[in-house]
Amino acid sequence: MCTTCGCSDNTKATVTNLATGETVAVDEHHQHDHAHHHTHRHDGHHHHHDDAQSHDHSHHHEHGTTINLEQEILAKNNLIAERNRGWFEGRNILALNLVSSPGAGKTTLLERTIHDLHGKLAVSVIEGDQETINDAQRIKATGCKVVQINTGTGCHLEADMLARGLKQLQPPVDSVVMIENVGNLVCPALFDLGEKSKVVILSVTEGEDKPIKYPHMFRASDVMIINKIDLLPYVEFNIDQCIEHARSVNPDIKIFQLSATKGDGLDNWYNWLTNTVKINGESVAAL
Ligand SMILES: Nc1nc2c(ncn2[C@@H]2O[C@H](COP(=O)(O)OP(=O)(O)OP(=O)(O)O)[C@@H](O)[C@H]2O)c(=O)[nH]1
Ligand SMILES: [Mg+2]
Repeated sequence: MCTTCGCSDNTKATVTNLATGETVAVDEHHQHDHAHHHTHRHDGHHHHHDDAQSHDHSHHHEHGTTINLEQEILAKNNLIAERNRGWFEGRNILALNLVSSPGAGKTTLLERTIHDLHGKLAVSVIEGDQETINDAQRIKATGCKVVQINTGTGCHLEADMLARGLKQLQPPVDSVVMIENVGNLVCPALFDLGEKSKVVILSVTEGEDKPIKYPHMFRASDVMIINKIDLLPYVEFNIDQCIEHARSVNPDIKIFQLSATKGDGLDNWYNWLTNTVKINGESVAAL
């Protein structure tokens, strides 16, 4: 996975606050300091063979160093993700991690959702892309708070990047933080950010077989949005089969069919969202 291609080296990741225009580096060493009480004294040289083998791991070593490094990276990520999760819970913030392949419509759905639920839900956004602040600028145009994370070579967001982004974003209590992950159906499935749920978006131009070809992502998600249903007359896409595939890897997944541009089906998504946000124990929908 990611350690093999080297994209988990997030030392080049940056965070840009669209409100101030300021860009800061995600300093890996700083962010990971607290996560190290259970492992070794950390000098950042994860690739060093002896170092990776020397400390106490619960798993077996016969799989080789690569697996050990992967598990170490994921374990560290999980610790920071849990801190993020606690941070969200303490502020009654619903955090959703939006994942999809590139271009499925994550930003479009966010723009529309922010616009349509304005006044009902306080939404702020963390954007993740390898390069550019384009998506953050699109979100900023809706009037909501947004921070862009650029991952450089990285193909997914990691929990420490989100922690750094949240410091810039400063979302209010009783609100929603939408995290738009890097467009990729593979790696983001492995990296918990501390979100309540992953929401996977699949557009009808991608083919109905994606849930079984990329099962980890669909298994890790609580919600699947089938987007661009306005294009159904023009593409070969069997919705029933897509749903069957999704349920075969994740029987409990919630499924919404919609068009983020034309607006069909958005109500069901909005109902789920407003019912999921609770303020003083009551869902926003009932307010
Ligand atoms: N026809 C149709 N086009 C859509 C719909 N939603 C998004 N698009 C188009 O799909 C393209 C990609 O949309 P984005 O919202 O930028 O997709 P994304 O998932 O944010 O893309 P990345 O951030 O690059 O991964 C744009 O041209 C959108 O206008 C939809 O419901 N129907
Ligand atoms: Mg986008």
